[in-house]
Amino acid sequence: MNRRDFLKNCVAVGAGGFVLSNQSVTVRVDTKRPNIIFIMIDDMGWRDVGFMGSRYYETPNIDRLAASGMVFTDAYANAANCAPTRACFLTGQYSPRHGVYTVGSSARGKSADRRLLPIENDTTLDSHHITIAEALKPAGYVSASIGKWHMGTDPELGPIAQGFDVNVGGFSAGSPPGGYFSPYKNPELPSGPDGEYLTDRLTDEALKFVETNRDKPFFLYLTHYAVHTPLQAKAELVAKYRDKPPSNGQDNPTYAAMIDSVDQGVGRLMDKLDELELSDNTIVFFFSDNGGYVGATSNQPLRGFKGTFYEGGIREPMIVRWPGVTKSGTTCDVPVIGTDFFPTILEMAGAPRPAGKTLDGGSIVPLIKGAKALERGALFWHFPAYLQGNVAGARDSKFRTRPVGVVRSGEWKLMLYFEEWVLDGGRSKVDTNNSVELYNLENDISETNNLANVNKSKRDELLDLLLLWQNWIGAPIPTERNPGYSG
Ligand SMILES: [Ca+2]
Repeated sequence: MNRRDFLKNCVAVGAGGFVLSNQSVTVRVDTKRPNIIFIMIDDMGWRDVGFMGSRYYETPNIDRLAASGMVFTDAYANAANCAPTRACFLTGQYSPRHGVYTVGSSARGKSADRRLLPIENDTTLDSHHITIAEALKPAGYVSASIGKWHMGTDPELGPIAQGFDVNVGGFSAGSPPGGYFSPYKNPELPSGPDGEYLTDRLTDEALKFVETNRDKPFFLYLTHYAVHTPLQAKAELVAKYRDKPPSNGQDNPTYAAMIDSVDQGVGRLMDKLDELELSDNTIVFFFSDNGGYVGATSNQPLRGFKGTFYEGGIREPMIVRWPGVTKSGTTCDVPVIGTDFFPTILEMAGAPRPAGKTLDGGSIVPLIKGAKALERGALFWHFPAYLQGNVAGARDSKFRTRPVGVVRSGEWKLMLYFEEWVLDGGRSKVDTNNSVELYNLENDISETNNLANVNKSKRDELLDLLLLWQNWIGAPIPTERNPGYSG
């Protein structure tokens, strides 16, 4: 009897095991915990996949995954750039608890343009944090981080140091050091034959891990370097898009080809699960760490790009496929955020929450099972840093974002810009100091209409909520004037 037939002959008797129903002798066997695969794409925008409406990029395999699971339309990264989103995912905690707010220095851009001294940033995740891999260990999971890590380097701060059993290609770097073609110049990934493509290789490594660990519950964090810059793709795939008409501002054949390789990898991974008869007991997540990058793609109708806290910088394509639980072809528009994955995965795995550890997110298992709401409050972001760059949709032409705090509650989103708040009179001047922006995402997904002075009661309600949260979690607000400012 193979595993599938065996399960067909079983009657569930709770989380502890199964009882064979068609035999006179009752035999208890341990329930197999589900395998969990979390596919994290780098810099993939909300509309960079077919199932989210792209008519330029071709992602048949990812679309099939979406059609066989649940799509979340209002899924958010915890930040508008790479490292903080990853730190929040790995710890299940908001940035003020681990200090990873941004990538590199928090004082990016010209000093003369910065009114405040930003809060210092941690560029690595301290090893005392309990990661999702560590939290899954007591439940018997073997885990792998395959691809980009960006949180430090082994043996002190890489994936192995943080509880993963396998690390392929993950260290401090936020982009592939040698580019996308072998030789990779990656200390955690032996180069393949010259010209081998990194996304294909990471897929190969993922297949190997799944095959090797087919008999144990496994957690695979497949964290592609794609589709982050440098934009480099396989020539035959670039050719496929070269003459394709642009659509909705998406027009870069090389970027399209990078997405295509990711898509092929997802297809090969799903095929491997089928081949090993693991599909029915494997949960697959698909997500990205921040919004699409300016110059590579378009996030229309969302405002802004990677680096801004408008929707284009933080809203992500997201799929959960949990065979037997998610209904095929369903959609959920309840706002969810990267810190929700930690408690969600623990619940799916039947793993206990680590004692004494605060989790800022909530399990989204009820949504996956069809609930229409979560019993939890608003979502929050805290970015006490500067990110330089002139991108369409940003608040000004010098910074993708200046220090900002953000809250989303229901259909409403409020942004509190700390320069004006701290230096221009705070709450007493809130009607005139331009510190607050308020948007109704239900009616205005493109964030074109700032309602801060139109709906003052909603503004004040969300402002109170954000200030309360900042105070409760101990979010450091930059308050010191920058002596180098020349404005
Ligand atoms: Ca990223």
